This record gives sequence, structure tokens and C-alpha cells, in this order.
Amino acid sequence: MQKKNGVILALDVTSRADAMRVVEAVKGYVDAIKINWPLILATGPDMIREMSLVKDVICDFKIADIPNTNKLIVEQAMSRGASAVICHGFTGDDSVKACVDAAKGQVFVVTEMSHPGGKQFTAPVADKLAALAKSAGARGIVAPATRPERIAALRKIIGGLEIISPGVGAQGGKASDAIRAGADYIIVGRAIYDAPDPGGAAKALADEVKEGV
Ligand code: O7E
Repeated sequence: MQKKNGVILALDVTSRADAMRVVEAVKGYVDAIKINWPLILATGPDMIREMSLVKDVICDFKIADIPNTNKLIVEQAMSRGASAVICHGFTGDDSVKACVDAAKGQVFVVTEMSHPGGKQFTAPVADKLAALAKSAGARGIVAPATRPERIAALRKIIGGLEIISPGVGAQGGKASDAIRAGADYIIVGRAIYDAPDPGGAAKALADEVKEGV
């Protein structure tokens, strides 16, 4: 994934037709497509390969298992054309390391989650999760656009690692605030795929990211 627009599309639609329609409209304004369980369960794992022919794909399976199972999941994702994967860090350094090894470093580790419940269990340990991402050799972390001050705090812990940031739009966060706080990319789903004009919505977000820099 090369940074051009600073926007990652969260493609949480549940049909192939919707996926194709949205991707066709936004592909000039996003740098990667994040695929999560809703689309995979609805259309099957070959969707990873299909999307990877259009854009870099980040497989967001929020992998959270023992090292061997993590490795097997990551291998399946990468062999279908994923460019990166997302894992949880609460499983410990050996489990995260297994993902990093299997993905050759192309791993983002979830820290503090963006929704209100993210404050309950993930926020208190987010600094440790960010430090773990760094020590395990991950590419970056996932940090909340709904709390830009936390992006800034986590940035201090990870140094030059990348920050990808969900929570813009439907969850109330603002793209420019997240970027100014230190995010490299925003992750956006509903504000793009539910918009009457997904292409226009994605372009407006890419413009806001540029202005926020
Ligand atoms: O709110 P939306 O529609 O813009 O979608 C946000 C996407 O980001 C959705 O796929 C959700 O699963 C994901 N996400 C969060 O919303 N909050 C988090 O804390 C973490 C993620 C996430 O994607 O984690 C991996 C990047």
C-alpha cells in the first residue's frame, strides 16, 4: 500500500454487486480496500483475490488466536492476494509475532477501538498494545479517529510506524482531525458506501486528508 490519497475503504457490504459498484466508483480516491467478515461471509474468500486485482487489500479478520492458528489464517489471506492483515494484540507477543512472520511484516495491530465500548477494555491497555506492535515488527497500528488525542499519544509510543484510523463519518470522527493528530490513513466505510455518490464522498475525504496534512 502506497500513500496517495490517505483513505482506506472499509468495504463492509454484503453482496458482490454492491462491492463491485462501490469499488468501481471510488478506486481513484482510495489507497486500499479493507475486507472484513461481512463481505467474506457473504461472497466467499475468492473476493480477496478479486479485489486485489483492483487495489491493495487489507484483510481485517482481527486475528486473535494462538500462534499456530494465527499463522494459518494469515497464510490463507496472503495466498489469496492480501497485501496486509489486521490482528489483535491482547493475545500476546508470540501470537502477534506469528502474524508478523507469516505476513512478512505487513501487519497492523488493533490498539484502542473507536466505538464507545472501546474505552472499557482496550483503552486501558492501548499503550502496551502499541508498544507490542513496535517490538513485534508490525507495520503499524489501528487507532481511533473518534479520539484524536489518543492517536497523538499512541504516535509517541510507536515512532515511525504507520497509523490507520477508523471512526470517521458514521462514528463521529473527522478525517482532518485524525490526520492532524498523526494518522497516516483514515479507514472509512458507511460514509462512503452508503453515500448517494460513493465516488464523490471518497474524493471529498481524500481532499480533506490532503488539507489536514
Ligand atoms: O464506521 P464505518 O462504517 O466507517 O466502518 C469502520 C470500519 O473500521 C469497520 O470495518 C470496522 O470494523 C473497522 N474498525 C472500527 O470501526 N473501529 C476499530 O476500532 C477498529 C476497526 C478496524 O477496522 O480494525 C482494523 C482496521
